[in-house]
Amino acid sequence: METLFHKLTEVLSKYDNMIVMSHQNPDLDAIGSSMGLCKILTDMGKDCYIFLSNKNWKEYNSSVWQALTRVPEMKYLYPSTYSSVLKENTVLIILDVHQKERVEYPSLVEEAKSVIVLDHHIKDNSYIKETELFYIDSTMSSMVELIGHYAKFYGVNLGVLISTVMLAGMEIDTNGFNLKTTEKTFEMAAYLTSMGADSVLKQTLLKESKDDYLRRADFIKSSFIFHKNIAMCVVPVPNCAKESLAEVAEELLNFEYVEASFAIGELQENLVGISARSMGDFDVCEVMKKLGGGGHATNAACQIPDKTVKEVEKMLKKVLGEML
Ligand SMILES: [Mn+2]
Repeated sequence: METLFHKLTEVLSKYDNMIVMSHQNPDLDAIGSSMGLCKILTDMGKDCYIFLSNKNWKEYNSSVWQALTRVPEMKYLYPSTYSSVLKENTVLIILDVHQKERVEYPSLVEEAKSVIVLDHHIKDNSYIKETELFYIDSTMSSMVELIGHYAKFYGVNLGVLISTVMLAGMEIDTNGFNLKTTEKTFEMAAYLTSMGADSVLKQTLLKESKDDYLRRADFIKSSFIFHKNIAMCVVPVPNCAKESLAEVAEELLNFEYVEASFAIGELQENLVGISARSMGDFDVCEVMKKLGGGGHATNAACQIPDKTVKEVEKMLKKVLGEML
């Protein structure tokens, strides 16, 4: 990590002006890491902005809206205001995503002369190619974990509010510190707590609406067990977000006897996605590879075009049947 931090600082030292942007429908990991990075860069004497596609914060989910409202001192840019800031010597730093079509505002990637990408997701073929620095570590729990270590490396005081948003972001990405956690994850959680991260405020940020909870509970209710310890759920609604499938798969792992879980849903017309999770003994990546996807042994996914969810369910069962 230290090598990366030296390299990052070296690249950043060439610029005075920077814009931080994450993915569409940002979550607390995206927003928390953006705020953390902006705080570090501002302390380094840089002019740093967070790019948001919606000027109306209410349009973001309630966690993000609350985080933005509680940390208003950051400098924010919007599609209508960025052109006065974006110059020849501006660097665009993309966090928590590495595909152009998934960032908050894709055309900014083309307009910026210089781009840095930092991410912790599994690398996809459609990654942003023209960058000055591209770093992905998919073993890392969250984007916050990396940015938090960068802050720690330079001894930057993140303050109570940003530390709280960051800790909440880690909690979201690790499903309550249960998934993808390593010693470094807990080290960072402890560090954020030492910076004053407030557990009551964190809990407030993480509250979800009863409707969202019930919607997910409905999906879980329709899930079933295949071959003793594999949980499967076919999400019955169209235009399902990849993140929602991941949430369902992660939640299914909480149930007794479940060793692996699969959530299937229609991502868009003619495209069905599967999100797969495992406790560790069962390699879900092998299963996803057989269906054209990939990932890690405990966390993998695939996308299948031109099939219905029912057909994909059958394909998945067939692959599993051959492997078990
Ligand atoms: Mn993340």
